[in-house]
Amino acid sequence: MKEYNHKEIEIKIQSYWKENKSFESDKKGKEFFVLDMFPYPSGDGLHVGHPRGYVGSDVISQYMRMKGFNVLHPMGWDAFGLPAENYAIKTGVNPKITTTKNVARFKQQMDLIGLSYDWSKEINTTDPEYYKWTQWIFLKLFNRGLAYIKESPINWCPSCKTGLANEEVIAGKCERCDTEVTKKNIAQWVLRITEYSDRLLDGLDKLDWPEKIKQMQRNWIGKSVGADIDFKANDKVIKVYTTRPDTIFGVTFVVLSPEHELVSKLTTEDKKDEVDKYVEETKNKSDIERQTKSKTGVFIGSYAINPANKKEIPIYIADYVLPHYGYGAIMAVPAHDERDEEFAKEFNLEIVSVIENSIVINSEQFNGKENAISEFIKWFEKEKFGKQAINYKLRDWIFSRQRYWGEPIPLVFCESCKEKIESGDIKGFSKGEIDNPGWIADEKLPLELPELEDFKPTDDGNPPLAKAEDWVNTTCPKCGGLARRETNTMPQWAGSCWYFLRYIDNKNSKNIADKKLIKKWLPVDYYIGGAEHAVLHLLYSRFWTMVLHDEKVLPFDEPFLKLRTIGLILAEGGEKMSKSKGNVVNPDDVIEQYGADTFRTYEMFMGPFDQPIVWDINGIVGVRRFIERVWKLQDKIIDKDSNELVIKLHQTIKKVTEDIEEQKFNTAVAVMMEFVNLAEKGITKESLRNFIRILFPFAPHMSQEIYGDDIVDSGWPKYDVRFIVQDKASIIVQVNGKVRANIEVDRGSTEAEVKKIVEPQISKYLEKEIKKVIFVQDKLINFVT
Ligand code: ANZ
Ligand code: ZN
Repeated sequence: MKEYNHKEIEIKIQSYWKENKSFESDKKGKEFFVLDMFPYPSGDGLHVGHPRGYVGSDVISQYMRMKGFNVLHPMGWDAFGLPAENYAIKTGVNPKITTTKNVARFKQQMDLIGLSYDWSKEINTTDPEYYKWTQWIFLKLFNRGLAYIKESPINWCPSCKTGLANEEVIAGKCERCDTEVTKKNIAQWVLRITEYSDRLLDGLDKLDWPEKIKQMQRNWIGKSVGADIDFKANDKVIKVYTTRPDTIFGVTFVVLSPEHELVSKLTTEDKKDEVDKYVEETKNKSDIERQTKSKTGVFIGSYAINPANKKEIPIYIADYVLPHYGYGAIMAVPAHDERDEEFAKEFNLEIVSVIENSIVINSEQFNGKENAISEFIKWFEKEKFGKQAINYKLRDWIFSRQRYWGEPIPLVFCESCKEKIESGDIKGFSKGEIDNPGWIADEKLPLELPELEDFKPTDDGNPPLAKAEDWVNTTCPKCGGLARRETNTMPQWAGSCWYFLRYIDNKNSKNIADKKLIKKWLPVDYYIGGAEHAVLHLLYSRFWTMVLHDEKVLPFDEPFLKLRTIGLILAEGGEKMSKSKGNVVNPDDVIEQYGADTFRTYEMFMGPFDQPIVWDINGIVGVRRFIERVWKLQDKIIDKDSNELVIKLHQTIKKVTEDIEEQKFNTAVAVMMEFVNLAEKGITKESLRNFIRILFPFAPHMSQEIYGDDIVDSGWPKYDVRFIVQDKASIIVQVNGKVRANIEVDRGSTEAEVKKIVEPQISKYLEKEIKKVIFVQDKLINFVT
């Protein structure tokens, strides 16, 4: 046999795949949609960390193809966004040109890895034929009343010079550039994602997703059940939301957020200056700052009545009370809420304990009760000063961005339509148009992004598109009068909210996708991507899917049935790989030297798929040696397999099958390595061919070269249960730490199973009462008497 020459083999096999369209999804069999999170095609290209997920999903895809499924495994480009735009600002090169160049580079890198994408389904979010449908969905949302314009203080990144959604602010900093986020008052388009809070919450239960990701979404939505309570203050009523109605007798003051509408009405003359000053100071503070810095505030001079005990309690304003949660006002219970306690100590306010060891105290008729929340609420309702209430942490999604390189929002502003609607003449206007008087949907799509010379964002929040006067000035699609286009663009998340849908019918110019194809391919069966998207992309796309379901575009309301997440690949030393740190390993170099099969197999072998792991060049060398040894098995052909080899082969097939099903790619590779150790002593041609078939998803080029071009269609090898003997484990049996026996049990036996076998055998050591059992599966059991 010739020496293993990866370059020759890989070029040959890759061109075979290309010529034969081997991975297009027009095969027979049940449909199976394997989706990767599509990348932003940055100028840096792929580093070795990116393909870990792509190789994992490729293993799944090839495995499913071999099992006879008709697999759709597409790839595309999430190509709107800041880096291309910032590059354009620096160099003057239009983002369109940069994007085209970067996409070509990414594609070339992916092909080198031997990823089995169906390139006939490629999409690009910046293609007008694509974003036409992003705009179309936006108008669906708008016309349904799920988009509204609102002037309010928003998260503002002074470095990116754009507003941000709450989901994009991580610990008070911009998700992109780590700059401290501030507040700015501007008019923004906001999507009513909160209308879907309960569905977004309930839908999680039926998804096969990592529990951690589901929990992050639950926490982000943050549903809580508590009570609304009215506190009278002069002739006004302060409404508060509390999750602890059972602490009402412990309320010793009330706090309003500085933005609260009653602040000016309840501030007494002598406190006015101090209050105004504090309100002014709060304006530029971020939510994080407000909640983490030490407590500040001002007494506003008025008092409220605690409705439970009719006591007069002072009213404060303080920035730790946020304007957009609950009612922007709280009943303060310093004995049982840390924030209130800190505040009370700072301002010398009364602290009254009303719960002790979970028993209600100092609370009149409720004294002595436990878990009494619902009884309290019943009493509030009877006395008419409160009622049960549900609250969510989820806020509506701020959707407009003051940047150039995004989808234009297809709305115009028309004065005469505004007057018409405001005079009550609303015939022919959609709900969105009525809710947002003057804003008219422009259904002529795509609304293309105009070419611009100057992309620079401005400090005042005026978007770059405002400079495209010819584009901005237009006619109203409703009345033909003069109108101006919206100049904000959509956020980068828009295009990725629905991309899975376009893959299945990417050239359809009449519909977003054909109904029959939707039924055939969707929802996505298997989704692989980064956990960092837990409350961004993964929440937004569920929301849009639900809206498209309500629009009867989609017959389902969850886009991704099964989700698995990927652990990061870190640079040597454990740091994140990044161009700026200069620690990036380029996959092209690795492939040039060791081959794509080695690269792929190493990425799967290096550690548990969902755990972060450090890139290790010695590991690559080891895997390359394994691949070469497999190649050389072709020189070890014998006429009859040993019994040992037959058993090992069936065990290996079983283990690799199960491991692929559970994304345990690393142990799948490990067991194949063990198999090769044995096979080097001699293997029949038939057994080698069976082994090569299970190696194919990992090392497809060499496998196809050894087996033949029909390997994908050869079926997934079956194992024979007669050859699968239960593995045994030998267990050390101790009593009070002294070894008393050594027994063989079935691997994976539980504590109870082992006890049952062991106890009769060592009964003479177990005369005293057993106080404790220490059990280490497959290793040890220790009885403490
Ligand atoms: C009295 C109380 C007593 C509270 C106690 C908590 C503990 P979660 O659970 O996170 O949903 N709260 C209400 N509105 C607020 C606002 N706009 N800004 C800051 N805090 C606000 O939070 C609900 C609790 O957060 C509410 O229950 C309220 O404090 C506070 F032992 O009321 B609680
Ligand atoms: Zn008009």
